[in-house]
Amino acid sequence: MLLRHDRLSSDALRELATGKVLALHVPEYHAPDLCTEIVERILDGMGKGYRRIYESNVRAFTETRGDAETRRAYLATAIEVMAEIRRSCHPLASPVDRLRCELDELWPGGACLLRLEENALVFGMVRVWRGGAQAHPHLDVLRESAPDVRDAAGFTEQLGVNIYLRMPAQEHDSEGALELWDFGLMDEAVIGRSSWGTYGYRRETLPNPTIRIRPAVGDLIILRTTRLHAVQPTCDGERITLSGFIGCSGPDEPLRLWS
Ligand SMILES: O=C(O)CCC(=O)C(=O)O
Repeated sequence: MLLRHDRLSSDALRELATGKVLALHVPEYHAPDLCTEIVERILDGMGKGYRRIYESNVRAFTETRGDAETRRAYLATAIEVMAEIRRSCHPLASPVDRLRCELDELWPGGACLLRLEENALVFGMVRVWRGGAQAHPHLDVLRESAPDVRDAAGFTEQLGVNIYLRMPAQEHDSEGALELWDFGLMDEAVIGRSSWGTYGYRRETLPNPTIRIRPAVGDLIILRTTRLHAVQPTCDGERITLSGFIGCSGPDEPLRLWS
């Protein structure tokens, strides 16, 4: 159910895209000491940011739905948001740019940014979890949350990517842990149990997660977001990630990337 490899591979991506595994864990995808170096600069470049369950440098694309002005602003600044991350990592490559290259090289149909009316979406948003921030068990399915995005209708799987730049101290085992259940939208354990619109499910109605991972600094985790997943509270310190999504529409189609 959980693959652990020292690098990304075509086989691992195929197993994720076809639902054979729940997640892929690549320890130290980015050197931990370099994460410590770039994270301060990334935080400095974030400005005021946005507040959701976490703080971020840009809104999640799905938050722009139904508000033409917010969406226009998102699309107008997307390239600059990605350039700012690149600047923060300079003179080294940003881990999220490296990931984009590897996805393009390894997937038979290549990989490219998801575009809306010819405008690129952001891939690689900064998420800062602190002060008890957590994600209740939830699913992320663009087809459901943004039905106006034409490409999303063809997605047969959606993956979430997270590169962990900072993690709370290891003293508390569950602090900031990622949990995964092998349940999707149509599973009995999930149907009718949503307690906050389509966003979250109550943990106490679910069995123990199939997988619980406590990522370390520098790790990359790619998970199927069409299966239930959650993030345990970060109370002590900060949990900072570069995060995005991958839409899969079959091996010959390009992977589409956004955040
Ligand atoms: O930060 C993580 O480990 C997972 C975040 C999450 O819930 C997601 O990517 O959908």
